[in-house]
Amino acid sequence: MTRALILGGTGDANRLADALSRARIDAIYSYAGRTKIPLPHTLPTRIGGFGGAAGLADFIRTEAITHVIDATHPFAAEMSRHAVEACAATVTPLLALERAPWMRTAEDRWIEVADIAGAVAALPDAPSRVFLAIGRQHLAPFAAKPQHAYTLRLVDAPGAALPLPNADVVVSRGPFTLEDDRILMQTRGIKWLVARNAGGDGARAKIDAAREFGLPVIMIARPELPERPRVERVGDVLAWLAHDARLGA
Ligand code: 3Y8
Ligand code: NAP
Repeated sequence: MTRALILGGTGDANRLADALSRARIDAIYSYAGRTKIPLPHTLPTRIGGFGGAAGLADFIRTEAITHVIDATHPFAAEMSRHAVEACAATVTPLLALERAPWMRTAEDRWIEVADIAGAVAALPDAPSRVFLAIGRQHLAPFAAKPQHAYTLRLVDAPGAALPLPNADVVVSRGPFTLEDDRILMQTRGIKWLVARNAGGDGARAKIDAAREFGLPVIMIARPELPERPRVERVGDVLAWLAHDARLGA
């Protein structure tokens, strides 16, 4: 009997949850608890960490999980690594639902960097106006360049004081439209964009707007992840679950 665990937190994970619910497949949706008001789901939902790979393995056993789908964000490397470890330890089939990275086109002005530190180093020294669209968890390193006027887009209003002296906050969950991102970048006189190569459609509007305005984009590459089977479409996850079910997994 199939009982799936979705490691969620992305638009694709939300669409997968709806598809499993419609297909009447027994599943649990898991959030990290990063945002104050996660989207409600038709599936039973759990919120918060498992307590490392061992905690996830225990959860798999006690909840009699038969399949794990890692539908987390490409930068949620820790969660993805724990999923590989816990599924190996419990001999549980694992599939990643992972969107393809954005590919640079001829018109893009990307400066590709390996990580947040590389992004800070790539910013100019002369004061400018920078759109930081990387969430709340990675702002502190940018305090090394306090001279810029930063526009931050966050899912929730920041609780504590921000680590940047000259920062404007836009609270918005997305997915975002090209029109909105054009207006945001124009009205704020943005000259630089910092983004993570999230892929997918929910976050790409700002990349397209930057290309139109001919702005430089500091693009942070995805972290290395352990090998695991991956698909890019919700339908492929359903086929994978159906296939195993036929084999009586
Ligand atoms: C986990 C689930 C939907 C889902 C919306 C997608 C796109 C809009 C674009 C920008 C970039 C950023 C950020 C972003 C986008 C979708 C999707 C996506 C980027 C929710 C969600 C969770 C989170 C966590 C949140 C992080 C932050 C990242 C803001 C839900 C709404 C920057 C990703 O403490 C924090 O504020 C944490 C914020 C983690 C990145 C980070 O590292 O700080 N996502 N975002 C909640 C949980 O697991 O507990 O709440 O339902 C999902 C979405 N965020 O269909 O409506 O398809 O995923 N999310 C990035 O790297 O680009 C914003 O501003 O242009
Ligand atoms: P991370 O660094 O890989 O994870 C850190 C720890 O958070 C994990 O070890 C785990 O704690 C817990 N965790 C992460 N995802 C979880 C989940 N779905 N369910 C339960 N616990 C989870 O992850 P992150 O970069 O902080 O991202 C956190 C979550 O936000 C992820 O689920 C990710 O999908 C989502 N997110 C979404 C976007 C987006 O654009 N949609 C962007 C970034 C992050 P334990 O070790 O205690 O188990």
